[in-house]
Amino acid sequence: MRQILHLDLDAFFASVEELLNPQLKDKPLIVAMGNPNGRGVVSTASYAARKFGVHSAMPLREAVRLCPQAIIVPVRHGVYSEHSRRVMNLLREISPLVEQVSIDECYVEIPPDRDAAQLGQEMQQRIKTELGLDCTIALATNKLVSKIACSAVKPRGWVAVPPGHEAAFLAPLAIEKLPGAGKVTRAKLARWNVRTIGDLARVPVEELRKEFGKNGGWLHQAALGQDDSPIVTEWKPKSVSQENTFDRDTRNAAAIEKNLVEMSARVAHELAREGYRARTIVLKLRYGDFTTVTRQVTLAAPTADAAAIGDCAQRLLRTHWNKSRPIRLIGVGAHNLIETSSARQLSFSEG
Ligand code: TTP
Ligand code: MG
Repeated sequence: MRQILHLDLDAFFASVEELLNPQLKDKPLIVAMGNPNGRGVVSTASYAARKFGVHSAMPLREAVRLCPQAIIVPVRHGVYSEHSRRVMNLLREISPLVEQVSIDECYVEIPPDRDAAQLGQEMQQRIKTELGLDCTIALATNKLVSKIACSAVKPRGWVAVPPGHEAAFLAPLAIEKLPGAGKVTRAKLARWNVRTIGDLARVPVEELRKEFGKNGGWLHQAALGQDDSPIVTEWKPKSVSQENTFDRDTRNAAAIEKNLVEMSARVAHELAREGYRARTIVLKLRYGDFTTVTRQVTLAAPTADAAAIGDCAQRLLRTHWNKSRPIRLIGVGAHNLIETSSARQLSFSEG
């Protein structure tokens, strides 16, 4: 029997802002990208702001309409990454098998001979007292159930789903809570009147297989709370990328290239920090009418150099941008990554 904890920090970006500026505490707070009059988007909102219906990914303009008294602060990724690192390091001190899955979320596998409930509660307490952040933690026998359980008891929640009670725990929850049952899947499931995860568990697996193929089997197992995916402690990025939506669609080549060079520098920085070089550089262009093109170039020698990445991106832009069309969004990505040590060996043998 496995013991898996899922931990997710509560209103993470907003909580860090409150921690650094206690005057914000308990006030409706929105952390946002962009400005309220342009194409600003809510990254997250404090629970005090969520009461008004504000949520992540909502246009900032709409959030301000729902909660005009909210305090709005800009996203500061560097600060959140640092706090995220502190949390993950603290967890690794308590138990080493940590799989981080996003900036504020991770799984921890606890060996069978240790008291997972006690360790989970210790984690929650120490994150609060030593780092000043609230989180929610769930304990279950697998990743899927612990993740769903965690989201069901937010914020500042703790829950342990006893072994053997997975299906019963999931049964009353809305089907939206099941990761992997996206909009398209849910629309198809309407045929069987599926509203809860329990409703899904009752649909005969053969019928699910007929509709969803292999995924049908997965859906059935998931609805019963069965999942044997392992904890992956060593994570390798498949790609590193940056993108930017302009406040206004633009044909200003100088401004676009400047932006591209800045983003290339950030991509290079991230590659260097993670210890990778990229073989392929990808340019993404989205025009004002939302048509999107991606163009790529594969390099003779892998690189993590800002100037080299910037040059590639600029060359791709000059070759592929139809200048009569204004650009809404531009992005640069580094793909086909190899670890720096092997990159060195490669250029060594090539040289
Ligand atoms: P979440 O864990 O999804 O959200 P949260 O921590 O703000 O709130 P809670 O977990 O209590 O529901 O995401 C973590 C952070 O990621 C969030 O604080 C801000 C960022 N984020 C975005 O920038 N855009 C998004 O659409 C989402 C969902 C999150
Ligand atoms: Mg969170």
